[in-house]
Amino acid sequence: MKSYLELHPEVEQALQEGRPVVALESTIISHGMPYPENVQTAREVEAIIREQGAVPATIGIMNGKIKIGLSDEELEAFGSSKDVMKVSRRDLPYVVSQQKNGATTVAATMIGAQLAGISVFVTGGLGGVHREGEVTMDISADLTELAQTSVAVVCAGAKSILDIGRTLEYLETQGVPVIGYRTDDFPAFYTRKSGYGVDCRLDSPEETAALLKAKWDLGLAGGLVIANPVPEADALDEQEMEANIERALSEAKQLGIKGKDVTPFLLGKMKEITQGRSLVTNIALVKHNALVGAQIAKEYARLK
Ligand code: PSU
Ligand code: MN
Repeated sequence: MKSYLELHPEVEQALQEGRPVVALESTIISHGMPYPENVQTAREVEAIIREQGAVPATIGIMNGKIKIGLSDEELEAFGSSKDVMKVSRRDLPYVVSQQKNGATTVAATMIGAQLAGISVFVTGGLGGVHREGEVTMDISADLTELAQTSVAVVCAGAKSILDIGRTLEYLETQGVPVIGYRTDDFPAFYTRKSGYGVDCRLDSPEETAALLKAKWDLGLAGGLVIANPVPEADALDEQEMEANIERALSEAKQLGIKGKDVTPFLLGKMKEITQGRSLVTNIALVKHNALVGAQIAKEYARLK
């Protein structure tokens, strides 16, 4: 198994010494944001994690190797290349055996993190049950991954391009704790509130780390969602975003966008419709997640 992984020396050493490491995904770089803001953001997010005394490990696949920790040049390559495949659980065997390049989704990044022994992972937004998912059966593999892979995912909730209610129901069925970090309301990515509650609210890195430890000590395999709302100053207007989302969804429908292309299409469309404001918010929330995630990783490393 180890021959499929390539750990960055800094990450490997930190893991050996039991120091905090925070995993980061690469689909957000390749398919979630445009170039060059994507690479710039990826670098800034890594810097925020370092400032907190943790080691960042961006995960992606290069020439079939699952890289745990990317160099500056590798980040640039992921961000600027047009032909990096979006890789979720089902795509991993193909990309690895064909020695291709692939950007990992939340699901695939969780797999890489668990293989490397990293417990905390920071991203922007989760995949989920899509609107009309009860008909299309479009349910992100991120959710089934959370059910089985023991990694905590710090995110700003899920976008209301998704059916947030059904996404939360699915997570409940799969036994995935949804923690509101300093919030009682599950955040909706661009906005601080979705109108749906969380399973529990925690207000500190210490309490959150204790919950992770309790879950895994009890032998309850699987992940957790740590939902951290976008900072007030960077949040977008709820009603305006709902209208924008309706528009993006109807365009996707008209164009017959399906499968793995749906989420990247909607993200791009939102940026277009908001004239770039959604991207500003996206960047702000990822950075805030990095700060919170690094603090939780530090506490968890101390407890372990
Ligand atoms: N949501 C975002 N930004 C993203 C994604 C989701 O706000 O970049 C990406 C993540 O990599 C997530 C993936 O794991 O989209 C989900 O894709 P799908 O819905 O096809 O499972
Ligand atoms: Mn899907």
